Amino acid sequence: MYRHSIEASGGRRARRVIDFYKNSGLEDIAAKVEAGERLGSEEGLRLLKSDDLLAVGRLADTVRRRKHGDRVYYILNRHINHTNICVNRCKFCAFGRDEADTGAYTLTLDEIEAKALDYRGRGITEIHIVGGLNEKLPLDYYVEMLKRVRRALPGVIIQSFTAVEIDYLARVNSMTVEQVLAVLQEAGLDSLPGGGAEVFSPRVRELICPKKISGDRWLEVHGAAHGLGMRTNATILYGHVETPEERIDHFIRLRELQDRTGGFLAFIPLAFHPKNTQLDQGSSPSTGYDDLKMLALARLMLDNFDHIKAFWIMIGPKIAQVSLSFGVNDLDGTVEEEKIVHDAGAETDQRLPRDELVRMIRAAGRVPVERDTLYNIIREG
Ligand code: V47
Repeated sequence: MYRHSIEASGGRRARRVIDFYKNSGLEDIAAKVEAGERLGSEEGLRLLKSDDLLAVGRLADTVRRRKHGDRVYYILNRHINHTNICVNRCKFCAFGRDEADTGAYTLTLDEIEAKALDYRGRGITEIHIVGGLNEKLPLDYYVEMLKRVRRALPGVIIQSFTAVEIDYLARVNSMTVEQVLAVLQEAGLDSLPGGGAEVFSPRVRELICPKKISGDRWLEVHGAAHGLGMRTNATILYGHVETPEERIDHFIRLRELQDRTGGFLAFIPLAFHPKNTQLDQGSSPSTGYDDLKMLALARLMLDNFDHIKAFWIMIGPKIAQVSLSFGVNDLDGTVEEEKIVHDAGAETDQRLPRDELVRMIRAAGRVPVERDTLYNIIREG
């Protein structure tokens, strides 16, 4: 099988590459990657459990290079978190509040519009809006928010509301997910971000977010969005109670939906930050080793996703830059304001200027490509 794969991929290059993996115990997987064959769960687990980070990273880099060559994408975007009041109160989240808690807030439509207007003419191409499940906010608040942002920033792509928010709006308004999505789409929603996926395993969800929608439901909402022609993203929140098997299962389930719909644009692994959360036991955030491993694994397992994105806010700009040699082809983004992980102790800045993103990409020997949400190219080089 192994020999067959090498022959199938042909050539000396494949042999040279396989030689690199001789001592890693990953030669058979390397042969499959080289031949462009899909990896199974067992192979994913072996990669995840391997201590040979460089071997895993090089495999992921092979796939990245095949898909994107020297191009690395970045985006000029702005995040807005409209409310932190949330009925779910997930244990991994330091952002959510009860209405009476200190620090609880809900932005008025005027405040959201002002934030959008502040960015008019400054070159951003994406607005990313997510928030808590706030029972005081009617569907009209969301519709009006989209209309105002659309008016304030014509031509800017609105990538907003996680599957969890969409499901909540459907439930409290006695509508189907398709109906909610259609209403929001009409008001200006272009795309859904990848948040709220966490880890699909019911065991993990029971431990870290017992009130949140199931993994099946998260996938259903994204499937529905894809059915309406919306492209969406996907995430995993790693580094808490999940097992390696549950990480791999998460990848496989995303890959299956992507096989059916082709609607996912990018996958973004999110490193858990424990500070101020109910899971905080003095533990530290993920290590750089785990971050790079997860990004590489994502590249290797999600063979039908075009883009693997590093969110530098979570892992720091330096690991994000190094991840460009571990399967990543996209650095998100200028961001401007981030509350969710900063409430959980993130020590990164909240914004990176374009020049800095470009400098990081060039220093990694790659070509910076500014993109919009849908990966249309805005400028190259
Ligand atoms: O849904 C919450 C996660 C997500 C913590 O789609 C935490 O392009 C770490 O989804 N430690 C929001 N993570 C961010 C998100 C995202 C970010 C960038 C790009 C895109 C995209 C999506 O952050 C939440 C949750 O999964 N999160 N709390 C925490 N303590």
